[in-house]
Amino acid sequence: MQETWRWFGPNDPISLQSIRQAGATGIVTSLHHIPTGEAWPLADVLERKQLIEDAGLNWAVVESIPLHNDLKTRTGNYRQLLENYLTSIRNVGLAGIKAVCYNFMPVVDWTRTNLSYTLPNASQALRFEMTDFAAYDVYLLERPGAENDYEPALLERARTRFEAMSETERDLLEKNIIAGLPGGEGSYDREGVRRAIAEFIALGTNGMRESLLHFLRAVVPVAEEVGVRLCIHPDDPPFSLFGLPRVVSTAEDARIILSSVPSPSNGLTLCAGSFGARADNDLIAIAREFGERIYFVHLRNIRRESDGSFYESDHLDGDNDMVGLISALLDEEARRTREGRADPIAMRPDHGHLMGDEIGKPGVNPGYSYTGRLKGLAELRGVTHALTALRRSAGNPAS
Ligand code: DNO
Repeated sequence: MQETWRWFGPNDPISLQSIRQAGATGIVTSLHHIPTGEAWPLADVLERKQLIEDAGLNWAVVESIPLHNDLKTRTGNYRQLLENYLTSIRNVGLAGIKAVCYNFMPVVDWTRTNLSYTLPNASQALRFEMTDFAAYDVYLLERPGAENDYEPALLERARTRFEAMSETERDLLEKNIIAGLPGGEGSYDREGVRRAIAEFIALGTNGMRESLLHFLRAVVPVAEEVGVRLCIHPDDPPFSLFGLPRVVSTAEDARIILSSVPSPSNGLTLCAGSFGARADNDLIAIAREFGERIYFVHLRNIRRESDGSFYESDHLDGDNDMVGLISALLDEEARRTREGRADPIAMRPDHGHLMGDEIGKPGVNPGYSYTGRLKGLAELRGVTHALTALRRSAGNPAS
């Protein structure tokens, strides 16, 4: 696997040099200065690529070229938005970058309710708490019909929680949920999010899936032409929020997406923390079934709770079998090697705890601290090395 690291561009407080010191060789980044929906000019892609290469790294994956909402709902000037997307893919391909991650989540990208959940050792993790989410949805956003989407006991807990919250806590909860997390493309105010939710609810699950397949049928042929592999990122979390349709949450969703447009350019990002937030998603089975089309993995662990809540645990210490998953990914790479292919899977340590002297430091992107990810990367690297050595000593270097 190629070790990569997400970098938010020249404004990221973490320098390319620090990333290199962490041992990663690949960069995962986006042109964050280009508004969602606009075409990426070739000159901008090349300039960013040069900057990365000057630091002794390579631009391994674009994460993401975000899709404008109108492209997901096929409304407004979506035809122009699609043309712009095709231009971006062509330019990324012309620049020699091989993988593009994107998502098809409705309204908001990844969602958490608490960005500083304090662990027993006083480091801080990201958390999604169902009670808080329901409190926001039902009592602050006042989404019509929201109360029908939650069990009565949960609703009761949410009401009690909401009543106990101060104005500042309510504001912070709202900001965490709708103002956009790092790398996420949606940022709304309360009225804006209400409108966007209504639009996507009207589209429904079938409409969403149709839109995604329509998008893929248009984009995949162009990606093939220029040697780019698209890797769809699963829904995070992988279940409905705000009553919205979700189409990238389960193995069955992935099966539909990959089989409907059967091309090597139509691939998957295996985000362990996203798929893994559902107990009925078997990560290892997903890695084995779709291995051939997995080009990018986000390695992250979580601890699940029975009501859908979870927090991000240490990379090797959660409900996901990280060692088993890495082993399945190494099997896939061995298969590629036997076929004469030289395309390792790009992995990045996804998120990390806020710890040490980064706690309280301004400008650290939630989930994207240096030390927390460094720790995660080192642990994952250790697992990979140990598994590889064991395979070698068993006399089977390529399996
Ligand atoms: C969160 C990220 C997501 C991801 C996008 C891909 O940490 O994994 O924001 O980049 O959903 O389009």
